Amino acid sequence: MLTDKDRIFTNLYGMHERTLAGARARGHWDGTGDIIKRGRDAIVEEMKASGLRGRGGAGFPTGLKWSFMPKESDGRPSYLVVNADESEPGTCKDREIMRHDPHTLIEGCLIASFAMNAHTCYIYLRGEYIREREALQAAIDEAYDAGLVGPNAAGSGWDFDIYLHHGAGAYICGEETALLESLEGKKGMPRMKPPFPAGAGLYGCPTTVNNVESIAVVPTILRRGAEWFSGFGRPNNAGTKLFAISGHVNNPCVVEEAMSIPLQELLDKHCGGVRGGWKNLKAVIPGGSSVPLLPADICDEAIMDFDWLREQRSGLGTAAVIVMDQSTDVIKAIWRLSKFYKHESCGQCTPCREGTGWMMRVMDRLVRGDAEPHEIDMLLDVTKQVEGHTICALGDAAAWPIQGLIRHFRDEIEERIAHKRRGRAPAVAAE
Ligand code: L3W
Ligand code: SF4
Repeated sequence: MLTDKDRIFTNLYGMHERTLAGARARGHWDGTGDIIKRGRDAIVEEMKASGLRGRGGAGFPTGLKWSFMPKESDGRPSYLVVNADESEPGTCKDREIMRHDPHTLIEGCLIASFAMNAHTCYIYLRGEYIREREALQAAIDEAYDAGLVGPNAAGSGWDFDIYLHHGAGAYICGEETALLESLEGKKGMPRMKPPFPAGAGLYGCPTTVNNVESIAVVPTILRRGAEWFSGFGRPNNAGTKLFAISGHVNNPCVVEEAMSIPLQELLDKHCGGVRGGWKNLKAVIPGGSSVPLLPADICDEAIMDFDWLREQRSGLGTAAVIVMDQSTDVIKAIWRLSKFYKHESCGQCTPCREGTGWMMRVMDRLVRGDAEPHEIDMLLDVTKQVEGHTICALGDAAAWPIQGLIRHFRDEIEERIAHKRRGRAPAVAAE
């Protein structure tokens, strides 16, 4: 169980000053130049040893990703790009970092950029995040004025510039290569991978794209040590983690907890439990809208980490926990997500462009009870034709929630169709 002294984010609730003076009082920017003087290899090795896995959804090992960057320049500059395009439904954890603890992110950007031989970092910010832009820009300006970034940043001997780029509000720009396209001034459409950004990223140069939380935890890991960080969570699921909990709990919140915390403990300890008690739970989406939901009987045992949730054919994703009690129409909830993915598809590959529309239209009939029973399997078949057949993960993300619905709530879908066929009014009307 995590105590306050273990928490990396000491100002998550904005109780303290987010200014440079406030950040310094909480231990940020302490000996940053000395951390950098440990050298590039030492920093990357320490990050690998910490076991940190990317906090943006995929869980790719952060130190390993950094090690893909060229050690020597071949004439091209290297870049760090921070993905602050937080748009996954249910996800609002990076927002809290940028609003209340922006200096830990900026300090992390400097250290990570140095470790990857990058003199320049771009933070790509979600279009709707106006207050976060103001907070971040104010913190960047303070850091420049104090010599913490800019020439000889923090006395490290490393010249470092950081720029904030405000997106225009498209979900797809959170996909790392669409983000790079957008940053280059083009339409935010994903690129084929490989090449991965480490080989050819921003302007064709070596680039690492990391999530806000992944970068913001770096200074504390390097101050307290890899062993400290890897002491939390189960093996291969190390560290502390921000969870954003919404839906039918008594007190929705964002909280930093140890990885691998049981779901029930997470909700009871920080959210005042499920509305109406644990027995009133119907389902949980454990990691943002892209991962399949889990029914209550699996939630009883749920461990909140990458591997446990993957074994249940779901995922930790962004750790945005969406709680649904017995009053929830789960078919309608997933129908709403299918609308979202159809709307956000960039349209450049056929299985996603056409498939998201197909899936949404069948979901539309299911939610009204107007479908034929065989359409349930047909819908499942469409999800399988989209999954794994698209340029980026949005196709998978559109398919998986529907697969989860059919896997766990098929009875409810069949009952709705039967109910309608008995000549009753639709149990529910789609909007
Ligand atoms: C070099 C290799 N680099 C992988 C890098 C790759 C990327 C990272 C993970 O999608 C997921 C998605 C969403 N050489 C490499 C390599 N890399 N192999 O590692 O890559 P990947 O492809 O596993 O995932 P991704 O494309 O980054 C991210 C899911 O997260 N998700 C999304 C949430 C949305 C937000 C948000 O709004 N902020 O995070 C939630 O589940 O569906 O599956 O950097 O380049 N051989
Ligand atoms: Fe665009 Fe969808 Fe293809 Fe991704 S999967 S590139 S969002 S059409």
